[in-house]
Amino acid sequence: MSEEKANKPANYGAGNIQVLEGLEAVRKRPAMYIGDVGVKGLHHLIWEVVDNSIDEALAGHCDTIHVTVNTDNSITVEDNGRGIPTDWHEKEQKSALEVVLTVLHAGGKFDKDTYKVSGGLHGVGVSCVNALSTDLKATVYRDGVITEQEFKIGVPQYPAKQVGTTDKRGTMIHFKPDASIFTHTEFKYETIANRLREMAFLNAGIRIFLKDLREIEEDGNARSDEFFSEGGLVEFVQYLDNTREKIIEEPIYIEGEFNSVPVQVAMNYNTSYSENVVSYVNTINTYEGGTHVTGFRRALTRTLKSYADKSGMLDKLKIDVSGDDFREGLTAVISVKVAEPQFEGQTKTKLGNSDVVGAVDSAVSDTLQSWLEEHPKEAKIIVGKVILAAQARHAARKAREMVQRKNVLGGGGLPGKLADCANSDPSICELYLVEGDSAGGSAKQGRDRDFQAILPLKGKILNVEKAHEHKIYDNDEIKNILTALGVKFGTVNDDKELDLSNLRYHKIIIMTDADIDGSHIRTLILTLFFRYMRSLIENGYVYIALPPLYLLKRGKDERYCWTEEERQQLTKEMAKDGKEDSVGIQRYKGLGEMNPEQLWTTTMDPSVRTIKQVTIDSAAEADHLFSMLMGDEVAPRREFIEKNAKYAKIDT
Ligand code: 0RA
Repeated sequence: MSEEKANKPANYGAGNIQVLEGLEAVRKRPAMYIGDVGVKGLHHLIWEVVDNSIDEALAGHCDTIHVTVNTDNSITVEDNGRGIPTDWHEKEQKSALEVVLTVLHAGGKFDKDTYKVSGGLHGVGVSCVNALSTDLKATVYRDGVITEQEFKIGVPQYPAKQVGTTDKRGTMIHFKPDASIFTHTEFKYETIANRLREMAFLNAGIRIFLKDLREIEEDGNARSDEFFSEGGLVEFVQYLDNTREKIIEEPIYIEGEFNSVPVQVAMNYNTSYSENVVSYVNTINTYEGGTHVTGFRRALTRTLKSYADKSGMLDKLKIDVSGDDFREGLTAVISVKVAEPQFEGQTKTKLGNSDVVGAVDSAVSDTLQSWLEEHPKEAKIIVGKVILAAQARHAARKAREMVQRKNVLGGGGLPGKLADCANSDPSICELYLVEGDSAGGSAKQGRDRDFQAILPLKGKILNVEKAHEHKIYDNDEIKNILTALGVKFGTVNDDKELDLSNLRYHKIIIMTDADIDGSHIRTLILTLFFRYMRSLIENGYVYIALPPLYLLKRGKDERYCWTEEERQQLTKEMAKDGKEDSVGIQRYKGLGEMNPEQLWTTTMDPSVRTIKQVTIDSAAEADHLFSMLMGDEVAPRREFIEKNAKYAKIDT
């Protein structure tokens, strides 16, 4: 894939840069260029700049990238690439640097015979970031000199000027997003870290440093991480599975190019029951899959099936083996490069190019077939796993059918524990999943029964991460959730979508105690949703309630606090005479300590409450998080809980 790049003239200067459009359009309709003006769009600015550095790296000119979040929520991205050209651009009558930063699509990388191999969803370039920043400063180290230029909302403040000499090479872009454009201006460390980690795996050999100057740790240093992968996708798969038990030692690695589509796949099997296929097109996470995933599945099923048939291992099996069975316990990363990707689907993350099916299919079939022949021992283990999966699927289908016949289809009625709401319009109805019968009782009394339903959950629900599908149909709490919601189970492993047409609530609010147990129960419920009802999350139906942590009292003055900082602040305010010990503090350990009215006014009343919507930033990270939190290994889970005690990677 770097071949195209190599064909470029070595001293590619100002003349090659194509000029397309002005920047006003970007400020007028920012969402058209960066997706949205919320948290996602905000972070997109970083991806845009980093992508340029990655392209330099893929062209063989750069191996290190530094990303810094500054105290004022501005960002600095520095690389050791060739540096943006600074020579005079005759046609535009300005420096190439200014052209790159002010002319849309003037990356010099949009020539017809090549394509942006990295690249954000929109691939709009640094000029777009410039247009959406109140301040941007570019510093270029090139040909022995340092060149600088500053901009405000994309408008140059002076022509590019030389400010010194240097023996460094590279580009440094510093920008501050325009708060009048974005609804959020606070960058999230985890979001940036996840993307940079992913980038490091997808682009082996590039070292990416992240530093957050807003967060100074105990040792006096800023929070930081370094992302580097020598082994690329193989290491990505090992990382995704590091808390699972693998059944073959080394991931299978496949690389090939068909019809000018470079294909890379790494895969392994583990003892779990879920399928985890993560796919990328030009390093963009194709969350909804698409033609490359179809090609992969097709090749996997056909190649393994034919091997299994030949091996004779299926001879005694009385039931049929389906495609799903070849993917139980499979973790795979697929990365393809497509010249003109067509993105479809709800979130435009589904690859549509039909020729990619065949390219991936061919690449995978060829290599996988030889791999199986060369690794008979491992091949046998995989086929054994497939057989177990087929048998379990059979059992699961029977169990599922029984549950659904009884509960959903046969009108077995709603669960006895559910206090349903009066209204039947799902779009305004809310279901609270409440930890414990006592809190459930308070919630039932405190709620607005017109649109709020309460389902108390007894103790911990089954950990679906460690149980096969048929087991979950034996679990009463899970059955109650399913029946209350009115959904029929689809599994992530089926290609079938979860049927949401009878979903009875469009807000499903998880309300648990603000302690470790509560967070565990919340994770159990989220795991169930993530593995078996993911579209509830994708549709934005899942929320987390935020009960207060403290009640401060002084005489008749009563106030609630949600954080420790808030508590300290309010204590000061309430103790006007300075006597803080006159303020009584109640720390809520559980929801049960609140009476119905308190629960309503703090946590359930839509006019004052805050609820957090659960979203998934990155499917790969979410999978990794759930497998870690819910898997067998206690150590990483404990470490995670101690470090965060919150959902760092599931973006809530
Ligand atoms: C245009 C042309 C060339 C490089 C770049 C832009 C470039 C942009 C960015 C943005 C961040 N880091 C960057 N590094 C390079 C080609 C330069 C040449 O051929 O010398």
